[in-house]
This record gives sequence, C-alpha cells and structure tokens, in this order.
Amino acid sequence: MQESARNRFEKLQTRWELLRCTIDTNLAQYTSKLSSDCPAQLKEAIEYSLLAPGKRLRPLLVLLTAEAVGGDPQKVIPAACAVEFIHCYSLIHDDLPAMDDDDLRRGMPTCHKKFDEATAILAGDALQAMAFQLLASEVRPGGIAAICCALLAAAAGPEALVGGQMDDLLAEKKKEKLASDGDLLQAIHRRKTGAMIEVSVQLGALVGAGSTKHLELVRQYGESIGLAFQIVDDILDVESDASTLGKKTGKDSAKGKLTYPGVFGLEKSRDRAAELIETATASIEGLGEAALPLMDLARFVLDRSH
Ligand code: GRG
Repeated sequence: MQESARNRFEKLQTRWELLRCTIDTNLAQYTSKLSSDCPAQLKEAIEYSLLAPGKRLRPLLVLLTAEAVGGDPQKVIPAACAVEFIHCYSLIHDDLPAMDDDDLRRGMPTCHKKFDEATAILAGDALQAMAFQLLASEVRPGGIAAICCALLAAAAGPEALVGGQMDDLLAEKKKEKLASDGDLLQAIHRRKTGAMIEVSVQLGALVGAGSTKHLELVRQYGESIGLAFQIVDDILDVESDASTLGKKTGKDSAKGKLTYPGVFGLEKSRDRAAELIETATASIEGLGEAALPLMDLARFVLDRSH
C-alpha cells in the first residue's frame, strides 16, 4: 500500500531535524578548527551567524540529492557545509545598512547589529573563502572538487547571486514600475535565490557520483524549486509575521521591491509556485523511490510557513 503524503511529510520532518543536527555539528567543527591567526572577534561573528538556527535547506538538498542518485549522504557533508557558508555570507551582507538594512535575522540581531559593520563584512568575506577551501581540500576525487568549486563560484558570482542582488537593489530605486517588470523579477529571483538552490542539488549529485542524466534531472528540479522558494518568500513577506519568520516582514513592499505578489498579485503568485513544484517533482520522477524525500521537500517549499 502506498504511504500517505502526510506520513511521508512527517518522516521528512524527523529526518530533516536529524540531518540539521549533523550539519550543525559539522559546521561547528569546521569553525572550531580556525587557528588563533583568526582574530577572536571575527571567529565569534562567523560562529554567531553560521550557527544561528537556520533551516539548512541548501545543505539538506545536497544530502538528499546525493541519496537520490544512489550516493552516500555522509560523503557529501563538506559540500553541504560549503553551500551553507556561501548562503550565510550572503545573508550577513544582505542585512548590512548599504543593502537591505535589517536588524533581525534567524530570530536574532543581525551580525552588524551584534558586532559592527566592518566585522560583519569581514565575517561574510571569510565565509566565502572558507567555502572554496573546504571544497578543494575535502571533496575527492580532486577533479570533482574542481568542478564543484567552478559551479559554486558561478552560482555565487556576478552572473548569479551577486548579479541578482545588484539588479534587486537597482530595481528598488527605480520609481516607475513597468509592464516588463515580470521578466526582470524572474531574472532577479533566478539569480539571487534560485542559483544557490540549483547548485546545491548539482553538488549533491556530482559528489554523490550520479550519472550525467541524473545530474540534468536534478538540476531541472533545483531550478524549479529555487524559483518557487523565492515566490513563497515574497508571499510570506506579505502574509506572515516577524515571530514566525525570524525576520522583519512587509519590508519588500515598503521598500518598493519587485516581488511576485506586487507584480502578479497573491493568487497568481500562489498558482505559479504550485506549478513550479509540479514541474520540479515531474523532473525527478525517473529517479524512483530514492527521490521521494526530494519530492516531499518540494511540497515543503510550497507549504512552508517560515
Ligand atoms: C549580498 C551577494 C549578496 C546576496 C544576498 C540571500 C540574499 C542575496 C538575499 C536575502 C534576502 C532574501 C529575503 C532572499 C530570499 C530568499 C532567501 C535567500 C531567504 C533566506 O533563506 P532561508 O529562508 O534562510 O533558507 P535560513 O535562515 O533558514 O537559512
């Protein structure tokens, strides 16, 4: 008999909690190895932001994708942590006064509020370098490590995360909103949020020794859930509250940001997110039972409340 969707979802939540602990333990181990050449204040700021209670969605995607392609999730832990390093750096820098100017992140004061701006900038810079050091030194064979570094650099670079952030900030300043904003909005979301989610599944499949065909299927899955994740983020900014999200809400429209609900309305945004989740799950149907946790995770992205 087929297991009900509800049972599977509960199973995923339990598993997520366990894997989150494994990821957190490994993140803490990597930072604990920083020598005394890393100033105490810098180390404290890195650990403060990195070990704060995040969902660890991207590392989880690395682990579950490795499993979906028949790999060993334990072997991909360095890649999973590297992705979280980059994600955490991007959050620290995004919260800075020169960017989104936020006081609250993961339910705690943002890094520059807890320390100061210079320390927050440097903590982000350090995390970025640490991600590539970790991939290059711990992923084996070396050829796969090199491909992982190239893919992660592309996802974090000027044509993806950084470029998406730049266009997001520029669009915010533009007073007049245009009909073509829907295309720009999608291009921003794809780069600012989608690229890091897409690369997480790519690294999971690569280090998990998946075939070229599997790699393409999971990439399509990652691309779809990446965009859906940001659309849901936009919806939550309208519908949720700070205590549920651990960050301020209602900021997007107050700042004149381009958002899905702003451009297409709430209903169409929900429909688009649901459509993307269908596309994502269809992409990995061919992977069979091993991909069920990824399918359940896609449903979480759509139904999440935080
Ligand atoms: C500074 C180069 C640079 C980029 C910043 C990450 C980012 C780009 C902006 C954050 C603003 C934002 C609300 C993005 C929406 C999607 C997103 C990345 C949300 C945060 O990710 P979660 O929900 O956070 O996975 P946790 O804390 O759970 O890890």
